[in-house]
Amino acid sequence: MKTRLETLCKKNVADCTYEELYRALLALVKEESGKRQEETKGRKLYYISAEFLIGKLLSNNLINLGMYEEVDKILKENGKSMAELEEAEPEPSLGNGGLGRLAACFLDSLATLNLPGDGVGLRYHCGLFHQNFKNNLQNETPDYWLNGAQWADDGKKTYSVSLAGKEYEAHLYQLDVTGYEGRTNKLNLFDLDTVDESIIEEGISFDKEDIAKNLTLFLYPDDSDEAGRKLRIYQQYFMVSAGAQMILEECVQRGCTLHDLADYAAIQINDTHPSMVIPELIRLLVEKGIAFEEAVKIVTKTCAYTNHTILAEALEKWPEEYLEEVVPQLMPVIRKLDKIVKKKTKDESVSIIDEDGRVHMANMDIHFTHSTNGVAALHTEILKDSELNNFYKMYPEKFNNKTNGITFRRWLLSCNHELAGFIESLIGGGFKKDAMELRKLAAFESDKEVLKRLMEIKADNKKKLAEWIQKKQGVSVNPDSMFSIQSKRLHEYKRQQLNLLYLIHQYFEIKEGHLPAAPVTAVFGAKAAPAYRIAKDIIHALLTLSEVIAEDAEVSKWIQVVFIENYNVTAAEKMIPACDLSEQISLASKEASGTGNMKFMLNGAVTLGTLDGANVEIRDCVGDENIYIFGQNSPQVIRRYERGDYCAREWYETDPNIRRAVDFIAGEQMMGKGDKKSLERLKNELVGKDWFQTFPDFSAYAVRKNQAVADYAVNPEKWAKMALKNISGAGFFSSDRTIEEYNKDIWHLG
Ligand code: 26V
Repeated sequence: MKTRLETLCKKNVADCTYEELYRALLALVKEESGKRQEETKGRKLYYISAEFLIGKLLSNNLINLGMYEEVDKILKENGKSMAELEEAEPEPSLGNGGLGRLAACFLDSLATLNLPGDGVGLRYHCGLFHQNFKNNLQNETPDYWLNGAQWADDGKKTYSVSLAGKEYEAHLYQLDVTGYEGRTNKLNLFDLDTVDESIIEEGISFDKEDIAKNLTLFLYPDDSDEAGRKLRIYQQYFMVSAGAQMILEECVQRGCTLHDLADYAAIQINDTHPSMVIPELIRLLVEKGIAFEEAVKIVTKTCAYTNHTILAEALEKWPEEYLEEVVPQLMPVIRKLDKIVKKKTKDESVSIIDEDGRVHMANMDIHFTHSTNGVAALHTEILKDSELNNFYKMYPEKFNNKTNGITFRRWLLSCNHELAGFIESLIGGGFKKDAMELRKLAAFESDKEVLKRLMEIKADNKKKLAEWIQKKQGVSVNPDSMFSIQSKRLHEYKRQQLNLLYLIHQYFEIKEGHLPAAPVTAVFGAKAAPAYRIAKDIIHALLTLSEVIAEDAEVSKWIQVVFIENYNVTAAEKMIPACDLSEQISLASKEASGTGNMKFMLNGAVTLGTLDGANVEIRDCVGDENIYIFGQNSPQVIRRYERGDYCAREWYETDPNIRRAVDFIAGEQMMGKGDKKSLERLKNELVGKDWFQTFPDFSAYAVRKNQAVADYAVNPEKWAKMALKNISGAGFFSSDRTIEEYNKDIWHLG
């Protein structure tokens, strides 16, 4: 391997720059992964998704191809390090959060399980924005991740896509997805050659109407205005039309007559963003001579839909006139599908086109695919019982649950070598392919040496994170404090504001002499959607609080607030192995699943959470004594919404702790450092609305969290045992298990 590397670099490894080594390894990995491509027989999956949050690929590919140890050794022998090499690789910026990362984990598991399954998506030039903080406010700038050597190669193919009556060429790019000791699949990403980064003005603003230049510029550009929303339709149709053409072409090449499309292809629609693939496929099949009714049947048999949220505002509904303008060729199909539904039932709530002329994408998905799944047991039950109950009554056989999972290759083997090696020394390496083998770790729950070593590894990882934060942000954190981490998209339902209120509460407690059991470092990582004002206000409040506390000698001994700039997969890989307390505090019923919760437990953190999403199943796997659960449960929350009698102001007026913390947000100290308008707006939002019911859970949260801090400080052995139980109970959350279930119940691949 060393010779191959040196031939590629044309010099000794020791004399290479990291950039040169990165390029050489990129070529080597591509050569190796190419050898593992296999001919597809039978049914092949196409996972269509607007997001694939794949993260950096070098280390992960090296691990999957069995080359990591050797490369690591060569680097070390030549005075180089893998960590610095990783810095040379830009992180692809192709996703927002959980939904996109899930798609990436699924691709890894498909290839690992030797299943034929490709991704289909878009190649956004600047991806999601790059986040930086200025005056304690979030600033967005373009993320030029495409500069430099790339994993994706030119697929040398284009497909013509008609948008608002004009033809655009969708250019295919492809990158290899390597399985762990498995096959190589493809991620197909479409792009438009005429896209022009020079149209970006200040920050991430650009002319939203210049489609030829802006189409694949950004992921989910601001949709707070009409032009932004239409651009999303342009992007979505560009993706699904090119994807549908590619799928049909591949299937025909493999011998498909199109009548038997479902024997060759399974198409998974990841949330509603790719929903237009349904009418597009029907349109294409009809164009190729298949009768409309038959085309509908074929597409229904081929496609399946995954729902990732119950939040009504996130379920896409496009005005008919937008679709008429952007994709006029689809409207006759969509209208015919709507007629079929209206003939079937009088129930307006399941219509595709409502009386206001809005097209409900999820409704179309449920009627015209053969499977609708939720992403955690509780989420699927809520879909069946309330949100989608009318659909469930029509098609009980279509509904199923597929609890999310994560790939242990990236979220353990790659991000936490030390822990992975230690686990292997205890129970062997079988867990890498059969995650349930982690259960064997439970045998060591009373082994003092094992528990001690586990905590040493955690301490090492905390030290590494502290060094990284110091280097990146110039902030010094105490690695001996307890690390509580909340990292995920910034959204009110995820309730970073509840954590904020707790930290303020602790500030007062310390001032009054009620000292915590241990010093705590509260770490946050989150991006807020550029047009989401309150989310940005929460970031501002946390950053301002961080300053207020840092300047207070009395309080800063006990609490430190650190907000990681530009949270992404790379940051997550450093934060998760270093976490003691995993904050999963969404309002019960609102977080469909969560996947960060799984990554944290796998790395030996203990969860502090509500009974929401997959937290419920985490509790089932680790037992009540190894998780800190608090707050209202989902039926209680749903009832409160139904009664409509939640009054935040009453809680504010009657609970002095809540009032004290909320008043502090817009009080003298915060105002002295922060933006008056933003802080006041946040306070008013909480007191006047608090739509995600932060206050009713506040005191339970504070009690449970203080209990966790005390357990951590007073009884380290108990804590270590909890950590071990979390790792040993994490096997169920492997995405290999999730993919096996999808395959058994929905896809039937190969
Ligand atoms: C999107 C939007 C956009 C408009 C404003 C409000 C809003 C709220 C939520 C969303 C989420 C869209 C779908 C999504 O990303 N769902 C996430 O999917 C993960 C993978 O299944 C799951 O773990 C997370 O719980 C779920 O939030």
